[in-house]
Amino acid sequence: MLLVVLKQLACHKMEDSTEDEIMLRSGGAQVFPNEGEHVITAGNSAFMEKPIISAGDVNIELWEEDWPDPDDYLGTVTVPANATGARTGEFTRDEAHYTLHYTAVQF
Ligand SMILES: [Ca+2]
Ligand SMILES: [Ca+2]
Repeated sequence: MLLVVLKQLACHKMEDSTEDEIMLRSGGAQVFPNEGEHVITAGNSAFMEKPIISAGDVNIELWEEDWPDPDDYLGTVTVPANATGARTGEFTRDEAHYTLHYTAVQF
């Protein structure tokens, strides 16, 4: 089994012009923040301690809330089922750029 712990989401380049309202989703459920959206700007990070347990690959999507327009999909980071250690993944759609920092443990 795979234990993924999401640690940090660093914003290098926003999707919106003034601030982004972001959400991480996995398996159809929101995993960060617990509810609503997290407001973030370029050069800053969101810190978290969010465990996800899986028997296979874990796909983590980054979304940016807009209203009344549809939310923007900023990409998916796939954690392989055999991943171990401290790792990073990039979200780069819609000209945004975020880095997700996480750890992976096999058990
Ligand atoms: Ca947007
Ligand atoms: Ca927005």
